[in-house]
Amino acid sequence: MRLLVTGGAGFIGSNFIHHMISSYSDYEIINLDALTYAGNLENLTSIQDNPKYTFIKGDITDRKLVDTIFQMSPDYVIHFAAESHVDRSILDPGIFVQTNVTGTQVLLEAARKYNIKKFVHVSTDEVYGTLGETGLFSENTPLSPNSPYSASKAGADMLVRAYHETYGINVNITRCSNNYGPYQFPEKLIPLMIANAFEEKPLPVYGDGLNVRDWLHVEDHCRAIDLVLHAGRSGEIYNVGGKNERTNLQIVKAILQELNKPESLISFVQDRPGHDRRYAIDAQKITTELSWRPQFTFESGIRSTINWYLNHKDWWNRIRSGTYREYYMTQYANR
Ligand code: NAD
Ligand code: TDX
Repeated sequence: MRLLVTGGAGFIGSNFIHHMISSYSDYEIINLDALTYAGNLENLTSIQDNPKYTFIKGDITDRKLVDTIFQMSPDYVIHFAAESHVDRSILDPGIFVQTNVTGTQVLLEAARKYNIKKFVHVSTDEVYGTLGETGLFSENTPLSPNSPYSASKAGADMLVRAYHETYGINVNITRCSNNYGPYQFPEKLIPLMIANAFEEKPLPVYGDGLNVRDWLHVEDHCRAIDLVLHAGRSGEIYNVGGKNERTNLQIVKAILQELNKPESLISFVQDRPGHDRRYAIDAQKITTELSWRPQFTFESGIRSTINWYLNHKDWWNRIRSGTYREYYMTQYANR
């Protein structure tokens, strides 16, 4: 079995590659990643010499390159590559449309041409928009994205659907809630707050800090994608979430407590424009159809994640100082 993973040098993609390599010794994995600011080959150092693993530096919007890669006959595509940060999408939406919408269409076109067995598109709960105080997102909730990021992901989801309906491609879409865990780029809430708290820098909380996210450990997300890849019904969407709703303030206070740092580090800053108030996932479909169960509780997951960041200070220090990019460009040139 040969898998093409896009965006495998990012947070979830690299965790997914580790999961698949350790779970299926006979699978081959091709990782196509452009190594944007968010891509980091250091996430994959332990498997870089594994003969079953191949890294290709390239852009998913590059039609010629993508066509050449599909000539390597991957059986399955698991599509993670994306611009993923909401705040960046507010500053500069164009690249989000380019990568998330056009890039997905380029991959779908190649999947159609080369008769790929299945295309798994990794999407997000943010395509559903925002919830009030009650209710959950189900797979039937109408799409109502509020940020350029979520709009671009919704656009990609619609293309995946259209390629299934029009050309009969075997696809699945997963829509997961907020992930946390090892290798998450420290621009996102949890790793940013861990790093700032550790360095006793202010912890910037947007607005009143009462926005709610539904948190899932990245390894539980990877297990869900693995199940969908192998057992998901053609054309189906699967929501993924672990019933871990927390306000941002609860998250920040939990991190400060774990690190034994004062709450005076919390700094309320201007709210994010169009800030979604609450996300919460109904994961009944994947739970009943594919027997998916999260293995982490939020408490065990956040503790192990904080420990991971404390044990990998060099990893995030290099990112925060920017030197990792220089190093990995050299690494790549030598390969
Ligand atoms: P990330 O930003 O950490 O990683 C994205 C990866 O994609 C990087 O390695 C980057 O180099 C690569 N990439 C970006 N543009 C590319 C291009 N044009 N060509 C090739 N590679 C490119 O993101 P993440 O948090 O790991 O998210 C992965 C996927 O999961 C995304 O599609 C995201 O929308 C989705 N998702 C994320 C979360 C979350 O909480 N992080 C939750 C649900 C869904
Ligand atoms: O400094 C901060 N202060 C703050 O209060 C940051 C970075 C975030 N926040 C708030 C905004 C959100 O309410 O914390 C919450 C989480 O923010 P992010 O980590 O930026 O995640 P979010 O916007 O919820 O989106 C994430 O989950 C869904 C991922 O980045 C997306 O890729 C995924 O699709």
